[in-house]
Amino acid sequence: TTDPDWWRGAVIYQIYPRSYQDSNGDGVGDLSGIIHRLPHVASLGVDAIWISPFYRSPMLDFGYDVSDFRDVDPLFGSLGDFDALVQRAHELGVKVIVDLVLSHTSDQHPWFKESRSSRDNPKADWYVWADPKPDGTPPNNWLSIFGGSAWEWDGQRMQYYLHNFLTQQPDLNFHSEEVRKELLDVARFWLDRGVDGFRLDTVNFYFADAQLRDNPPLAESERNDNTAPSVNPYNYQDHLYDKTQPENLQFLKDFRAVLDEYPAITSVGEIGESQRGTQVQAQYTSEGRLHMAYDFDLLANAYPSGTRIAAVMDKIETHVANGWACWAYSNHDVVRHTSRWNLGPEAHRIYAALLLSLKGTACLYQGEELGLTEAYVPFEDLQDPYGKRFWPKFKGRDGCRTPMPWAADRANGGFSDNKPWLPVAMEHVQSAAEVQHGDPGSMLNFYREMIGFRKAYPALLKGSYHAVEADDTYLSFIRRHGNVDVFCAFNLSGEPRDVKMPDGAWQIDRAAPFTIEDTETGPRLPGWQALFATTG
Ligand code: TEU
Repeated sequence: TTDPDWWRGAVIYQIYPRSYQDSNGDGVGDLSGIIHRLPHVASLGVDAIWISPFYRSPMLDFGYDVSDFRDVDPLFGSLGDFDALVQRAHELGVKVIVDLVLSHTSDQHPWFKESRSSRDNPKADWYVWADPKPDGTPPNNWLSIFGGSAWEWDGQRMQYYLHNFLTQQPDLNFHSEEVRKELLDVARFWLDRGVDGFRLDTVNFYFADAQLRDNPPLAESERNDNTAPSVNPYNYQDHLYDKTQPENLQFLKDFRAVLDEYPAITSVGEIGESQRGTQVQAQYTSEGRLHMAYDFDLLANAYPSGTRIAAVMDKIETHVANGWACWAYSNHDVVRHTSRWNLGPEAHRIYAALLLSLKGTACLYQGEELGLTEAYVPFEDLQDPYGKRFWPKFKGRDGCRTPMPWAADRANGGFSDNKPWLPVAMEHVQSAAEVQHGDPGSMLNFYREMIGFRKAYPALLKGSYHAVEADDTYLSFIRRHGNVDVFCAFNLSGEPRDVKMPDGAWQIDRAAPFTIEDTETGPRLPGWQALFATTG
């Protein structure tokens, strides 16, 4: 039997299926490829995988535009392959989290085709339709994240429909009870197939204001480039009405009730909210709603100095006291953190150790365990519609989506026998998994060791968090759980640093994959090293 709280302190490994492993030579990764690579995943010691969307899709947003929620796209395989994947993962002790994209569908989804066919069909109100203003312009000033108005004119219904992302990604109308019921059934469909949880894409976009009120402009003082480049006019509005409406609070309870019909399920909500994010996290993870909120603070461009991480932790501890954060440095939407923060291998290691010591669940993105840098994808090879739209100021999301390098001595890094959908980055091949596997000093083996180390201490998994010291190049804190507390100290610089041990009897754990020097006045950390000490 599984601990129903397994997700607290778990390590989740995100797989972007197009780019993990191609098994049939079409240049696109697939579910069989993931099955083939599950031993690699299991060797990391992670608790679960989160697989980005593999449902039927025209792939205009690479699977985040779903045309059938209950089937696997033939490009990725079949439902049978999915069942085999779940079975194999479970045999290896790895849980499976799938990505539910409920806020919108593809315009090729049969629901949308029916909805747009007339104003009085049975699904007429399944999407957000609105009449034009008297002069023919869109009903309000809402913008699409991927550029332009959030409204697209439909010549058949003679109305506009709402799309927060691509014009081919119409937003579902969550004010319709039928829509909500149908989507809960989609969740049941995957729970019945044995999944262990869901990542909820754009969970705060489910409801838009029923009165379709205009968004006000964003006050100068509120502007930041937390999640997207400021070349995007979207970042200059205050998104009071196009998302994060109060009705969602009840829907998330209903959603959770479905999850609770099954044992040991988890959920993590992607809350894209740069102004009121902390408050929304607190609401969405309280009173029987979601298990975790996926936190964007460490996905930001801002360098994660000790001071900054301490401030982020303080904010979460203060305002999301009853919630449980899910941290990530990298994912399929942002520049890989090695490049974003310009980390050398030693810095990459210390930041990984820090991620794996913070209070919360940790998400690793495929290739992070190899220390991959952001790939440069030239405009000719660009696939991401968001990148094409804002090139060259924003180069899109392809640089973190290039294929996984598995082997240095095979075509395309062992990803595919044929031309991959995005080029394998030449500089990634030397870091291929097979190259690193047998090298005790490799990044890959560091991740295996560090994840193993974390697992040995319940305090690192589920413990409370107590700040000790922080400055720009140093961070220390205590994690408490049961009888054994763990003190963690990180030297976030290349210069040596003396560690001030907190009061009490602490024993340094020399098994951690770091170097510590002992001086007459106490322990000293050489550049980019960490110290872990325990009580009891
Ligand atoms: O992302 C939601 C989201 O807010 C992103 O648009 C984010 O702001 C942007 O990618 C930052 O670069 C989710 C998925 O993670 C993303 O891949 C999808 O494109 C999007 O939803 C639409 O489904």
